[in-house]
Amino acid sequence: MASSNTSAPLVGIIMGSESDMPVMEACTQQLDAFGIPYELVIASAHRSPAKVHEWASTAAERGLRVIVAAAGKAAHLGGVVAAYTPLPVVGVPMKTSDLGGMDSLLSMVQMPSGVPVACVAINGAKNAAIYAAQILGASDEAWRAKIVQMKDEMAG
Ligand code: RP5
Repeated sequence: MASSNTSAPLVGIIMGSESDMPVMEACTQQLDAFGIPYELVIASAHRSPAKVHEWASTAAERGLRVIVAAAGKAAHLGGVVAAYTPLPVVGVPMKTSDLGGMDSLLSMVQMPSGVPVACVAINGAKNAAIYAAQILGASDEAWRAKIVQMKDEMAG
């Protein structure tokens, strides 16, 4: 498990495979730009379910406040994590070679009632970081100020 810096992580990033990392670098880069500490783990809902269970069920007590879950194909990871934590989960559906990421998107976004997973666009890793910052910013002025500054810069 990797951490961004010495501060206690607030965002937990979980991804189903190391092959998701190149896309998810847009997420870690944006969190770094905001100065938001995060931890990152590779664990699959299908290949390493016990690891996912352990990580997700202890996430809140470790101090995490929001989770970003990236997965491709039959992308159950966000939903499984959401089943084990009271924290909000933002899913990033990975683009896939076979079905263009529609498989990942639909697996992630079509959660049954009672277990929500917010979902950004296919490969929307940067937006996942921004959304995570917005969740933190809802109750913390310092993080909200980062979003306000970003919006000001976007508007030119
Ligand atoms: C998912 O299967 C991962 O999230 C990844 O997007 C996809 C393919 O994984 P690899 O076969 O490249 O490890 O679990």
